[in-house]
Amino acid sequence: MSVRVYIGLGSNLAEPAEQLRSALDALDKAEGTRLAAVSGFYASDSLLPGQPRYTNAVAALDTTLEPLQLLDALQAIENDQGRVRQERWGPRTLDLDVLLFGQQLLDSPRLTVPHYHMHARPFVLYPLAELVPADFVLADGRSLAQLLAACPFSGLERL
Ligand code: PH2
Ligand code: MG
Ligand code: MG
Repeated sequence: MSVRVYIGLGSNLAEPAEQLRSALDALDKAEGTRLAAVSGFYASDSLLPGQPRYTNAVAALDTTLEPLQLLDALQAIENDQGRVRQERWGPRTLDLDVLLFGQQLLDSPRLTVPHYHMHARPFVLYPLAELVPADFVLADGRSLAQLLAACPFSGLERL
């Protein structure tokens, strides 16, 4: 049985849109995952000043993997695309975050779902809204409509 999951993609190094496109290809090809839908691409300033602008998108996947197996697959794709893990929140060629994993709530040292910062990030919420029904509710009970109402679109540029 497969589960619908949502992945946040981000890049602010080395042709970000290209990084996202090759990551989407890799996500579709990864064992036990199938790409179901992709949002548009959005540009925005980094949350940390002094870094290049980000390109972000959200992808819907159907997967038969367990959450930590999926995380392993995402980290393998990040590594394949040259991700270097230096300082926390440093610039990166590719960031793949598990946003939502079906209706599961997870809180383990490696993985927290829903993603702990997604509720306030326009570059996650607006692309996600392209992929789900208007009455979508997160596994923690928060409605996407409420989160969007509290999170201005300002600063986002749809590419
Ligand atoms: N990710 C970060 C830090 N800052 N800013 C934008 N615009 N987009 C991101 O994906 C992003 C960020 C750490 O994951
Ligand atoms: Mg991230
Ligand atoms: Mg990450």
